[in-house]
Amino acid sequence: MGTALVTGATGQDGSYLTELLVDRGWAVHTATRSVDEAAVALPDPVVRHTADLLDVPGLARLIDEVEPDVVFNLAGISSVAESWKRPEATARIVGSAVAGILDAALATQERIGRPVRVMQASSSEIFGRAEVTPQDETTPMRPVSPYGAAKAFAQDLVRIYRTRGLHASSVILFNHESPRRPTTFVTRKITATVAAIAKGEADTLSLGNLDAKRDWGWAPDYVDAMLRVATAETPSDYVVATGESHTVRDFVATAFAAAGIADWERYVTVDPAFVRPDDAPEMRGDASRIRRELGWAPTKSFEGVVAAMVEHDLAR
Ligand code: GDR
Repeated sequence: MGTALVTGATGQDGSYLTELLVDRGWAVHTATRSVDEAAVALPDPVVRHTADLLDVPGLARLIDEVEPDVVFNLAGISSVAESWKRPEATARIVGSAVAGILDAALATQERIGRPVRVMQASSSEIFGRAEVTPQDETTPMRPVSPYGAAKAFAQDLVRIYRTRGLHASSVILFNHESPRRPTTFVTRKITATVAAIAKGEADTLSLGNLDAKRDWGWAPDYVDAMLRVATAETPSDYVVATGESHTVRDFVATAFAAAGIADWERYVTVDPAFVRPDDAPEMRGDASRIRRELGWAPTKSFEGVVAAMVEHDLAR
């Protein structure tokens, strides 16, 4: 327990992490970009700050003022699709801003004479067209999207600052889902639309690449992994994944089945607007290391994740 500063606290992961930290008795400060974002419900004891990742001096001042034991960096553009539309902003927000955070953490650590740890949310997108499946911590980075390239750069920076004496770690997160996912991501788009179709409120589910294979886990499990990594004795980088992959098509079929619809194919169309310039064919993670060293394990199966999301959307 200690003081945490969470960037991106109003996103899916940020909100679950903030709740977990408060539950565990941490003092939590959040840094979100705008007043609007800061208005999203967060647990009561949280101290909210407004900070822009692109304002490096401002963020450095905040880290210096809060003197956190851990900075959890979850902020940024989290949509790979959007990163193709805003590549330069992605490079700055997802990539170089992390240099500012690491450098500020090190400066504060040196000033106060106790550790200021950094826990960076990295991504399986760093692997891109990986030559091996499943991917683990030794798999070379070969990103195929601006988002993946920016995350790869940030993860290298984390490693570099670790050698400078910072307790800095990256969790290499494979896809992780929940009812808090916005519908700009494929899983929630599918479950929200399937629920609408089941209620007679929609008749088409329009998607891009149905053949992409992803390793879909349960988001609350992944923030538990973040806390384990941040509080581990030794800083390192860890893959967080279920070890199972399924195609987007499988996700669609499973979601329709969970809503009691068997003849799903007639509802699904492919729209080239949702097909990306490039897309990793298969992401599947080997999380043996975090299981072995930090006792982490996923709690929900693929079917369990899909069912929880469809149930939520049917009940809305
Ligand atoms: P991803 O998640 O890019 O893997 O990044 P997303 O859900 O957007 O895409 C997963 C796969 O589905 C295919 N796809 C579609 N995707 C979207 N968004 N919309 C569609 O209509 C659609 N049709 C097919 C995509 O091409 C892709 O193959 C997520 C994010 O949470 C990142 O922040 C995180 O780092 C990675 O997961 C791990």
